[in-house]
Amino acid sequence: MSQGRLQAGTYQSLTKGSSDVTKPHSASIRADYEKHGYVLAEKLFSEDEMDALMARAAHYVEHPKDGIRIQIEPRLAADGHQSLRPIDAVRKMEQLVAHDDLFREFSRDPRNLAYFETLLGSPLRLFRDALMWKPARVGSAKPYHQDSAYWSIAPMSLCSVWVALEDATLENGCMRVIPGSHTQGIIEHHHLEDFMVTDEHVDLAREVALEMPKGSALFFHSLLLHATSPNTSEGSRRAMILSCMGPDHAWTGKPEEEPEWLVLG
Ligand SMILES: O=C(O)CCC(=O)C(=O)O
Repeated sequence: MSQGRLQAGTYQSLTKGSSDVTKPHSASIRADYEKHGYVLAEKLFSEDEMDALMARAAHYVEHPKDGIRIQIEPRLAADGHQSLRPIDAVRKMEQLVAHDDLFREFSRDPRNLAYFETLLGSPLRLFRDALMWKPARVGSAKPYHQDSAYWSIAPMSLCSVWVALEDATLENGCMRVIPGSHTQGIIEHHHLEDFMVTDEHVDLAREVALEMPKGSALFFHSLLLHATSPNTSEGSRRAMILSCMGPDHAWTGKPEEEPEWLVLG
């Protein structure tokens, strides 16, 4: 296993000085993404921007709002998480973009759109947002999986951004990926401790653990094998995920179940 910080495929802001995504380095971003299945934009967002998003999310844990879904860490949910404050037991929040102006603005931020448009084209439609909280000490693992196995959308070439709202480290459960694994197609997933692939499909010798400073963004392909470890640290490891469809993507589930997509740009 190696660490992925400051490796090839790590970029500063694509939009620095201009939002013109036809600039020459867009081609190298696309080439890296096609080869590795991800690109890392180091410190794309400021620490203040990350703090504002975390404060807003924390507000909804203390003052729940209709439509914003909050999932408690399963192990704690089983015992009623009596021993912890709600804020120290949250695993995941969903639908913040639909129900909060700050998260909606963030989803449409030109820095996100520049990468998404470079990688997917436009128009872009957002179909998922999730804030992964991974609370201190009790934050659980997410075993190896491919996101496309969860989604009724084709072709299986969607793109998500995983934004580090706090420094993501080996100890608190940073993202782990198998570079290039997006080229091998969909792998069968099983309902084990989670919906996941079995060990023989994960070449751990090629694993890269992506430690990311706060404000950094990982754009990754929906067939990339990825996972996170439990949080064994004394602090949380919050990250925001936005998942997008490009112009060539279509819903393959039951027509009556097709969600309303939020057009981003
Ligand atoms: O942030 C995490 O811990 C894992 C998130 C993830 O892999 C996912 O939601 O697909």
